[in-house]
Amino acid sequence: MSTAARSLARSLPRHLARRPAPLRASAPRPAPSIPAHTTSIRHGGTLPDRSASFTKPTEDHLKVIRGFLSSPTSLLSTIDGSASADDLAVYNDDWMNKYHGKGPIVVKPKTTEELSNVMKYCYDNNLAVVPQGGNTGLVGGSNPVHDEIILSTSNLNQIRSFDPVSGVLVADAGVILETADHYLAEQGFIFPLDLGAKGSCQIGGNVATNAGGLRLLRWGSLHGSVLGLEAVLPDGTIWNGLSTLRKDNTGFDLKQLFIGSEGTIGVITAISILCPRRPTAMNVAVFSLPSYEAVQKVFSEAKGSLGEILSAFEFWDKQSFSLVKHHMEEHLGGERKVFETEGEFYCLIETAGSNAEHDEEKLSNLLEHLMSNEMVLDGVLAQDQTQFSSLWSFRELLPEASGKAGSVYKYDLSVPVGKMYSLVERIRERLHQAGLLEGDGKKEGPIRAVIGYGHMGDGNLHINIVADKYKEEYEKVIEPYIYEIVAENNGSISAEHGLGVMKAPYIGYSKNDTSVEMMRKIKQIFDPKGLLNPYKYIV
Ligand code: FAD
Ligand code: 2HG
Ligand code: ZN
Repeated sequence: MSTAARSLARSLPRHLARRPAPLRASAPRPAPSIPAHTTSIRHGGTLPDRSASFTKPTEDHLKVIRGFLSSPTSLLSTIDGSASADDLAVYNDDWMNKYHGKGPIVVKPKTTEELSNVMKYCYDNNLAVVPQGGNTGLVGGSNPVHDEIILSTSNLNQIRSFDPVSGVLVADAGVILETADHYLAEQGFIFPLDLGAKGSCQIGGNVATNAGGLRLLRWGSLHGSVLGLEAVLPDGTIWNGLSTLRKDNTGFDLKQLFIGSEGTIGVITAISILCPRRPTAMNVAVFSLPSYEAVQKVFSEAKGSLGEILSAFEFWDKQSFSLVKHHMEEHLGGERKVFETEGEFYCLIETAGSNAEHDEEKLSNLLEHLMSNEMVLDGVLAQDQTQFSSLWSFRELLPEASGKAGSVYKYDLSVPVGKMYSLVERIRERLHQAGLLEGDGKKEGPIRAVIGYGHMGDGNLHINIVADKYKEEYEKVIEPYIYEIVAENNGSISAEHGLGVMKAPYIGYSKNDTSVEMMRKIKQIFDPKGLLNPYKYIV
């Protein structure tokens, strides 16, 4: 936090910064027993054996695949010595350093046609393939499990067209999200998705995971904004569904099947997407609050008072705040004192509109209302772009901060907003019961912290359990218990990160047998040999 923002906190009217109200004790709950896991479910961290139906990639395969590519640098392999195992580590290891594939070949086609030829050859020769975008996925979906060929879209990186009248962008799948957004900013438009991984993730990967991000509240889901797709099917067929029409009711809306399909039915090579005008006035404020109930009240007030200009409502708990402040102090230097009065919870409210005066008036009215009704303990309002970014960084840096603190078990859940935080409390209780968590966590303990944060506006909770290492014993305490309590609340075990290899065994906690069977049939139609992203999603 910059000094300027700090002094802003101090400049808030003194009477508005209050002592934290004592936390209401949560209702007593029977101590959870830790039942032995009795079903034959595969744990997310225990990976399936290699399927004998896939061919092992050899030097002969390599030679043929090279022949489809216009550039020698589009293929890297340990088999022919064109790359070392270290060179391939960035493709084989995931962002969390939790999943480690053994893929000996990375192919990076430069055109859809090249990619199609590679896919056709792999299909004809029973070679399994894992599509990879920016490799920022958090469920072990983008890395090989065994020796699958890694098909990277990073060389498909051209903007194809932009229509400033309709706001429709057509671009290759491998364009980095931030690059697409910068391009749009120059035209006065915005990409209708934003997330902490924007500097590395690719728009094809975003569509393949149906990423939600920080402003879904405002821009909606990609299921609404994506207008068309181009994809290469497992047998190499190029499907041109790259429509730019907003309305088209001729038959099944096939693109919807690919949105969130996590590379299991085809490789997305291009997308067309409807982009809104870039808001010209943006504001952000962060508050400290005494309780989760207070966060809910403020959310409701913010929706009521801000209406159409509300663009994000994020929250995090005090354990998250302490972790991120520690991370910033260690890596960026300087003490992070933001609030006169710290809270049990924090929330970030962002507005985005086209009339600065109007938006500021609305936001000031809300702030005054929240302060004078003692709904918040303290607040900080960004005064310029630097403060805007630094306030956001307390939220955006949470995944990185927890990752730096240890090995993180990440859960990404949808439950009714009122129940959301009770899940964090139940997981803490369970870890206490198992003797793994002391207090809020100890730096040298097995579980160092359990933090809860997320996209309040979307009913999406992130739980990060920071451990000293990834260990089956810890995972068995957490899973499937965490999915059971989500199911108890009729929630979803994946709000936005997807299933990947991590949650594939647990889909039944969120989808009934008929739904899973229909999904299996769809997979069978597109990929009868099961070659595309095997061992994941639906197993
Ligand atoms: P990858 O990680 O490479 O791949 C993800 C999955 O999609 C894999 O199954 C892969 O096989 C498949 N895939 C990738 N590209 C294609 C393609 N072209 N065609 C077919 N399949 C493909 N997610 C959110 O939803 N909201 C967030 O707020 C959010 N914040 C994040 C913050 C950080 C710091 C990090 C590290 C991750 C975050 N994520 C978030 C998760 C991740 O960034 C998103 O899921 C992102 O959309 C993945 O894009 P990618 O290009 O990195 O895909
Ligand atoms: C976010 O909202 C992302 O920051 C990542 O979805 C969440 O790392 C996580 O658990
Ligand atoms: Zn998220």
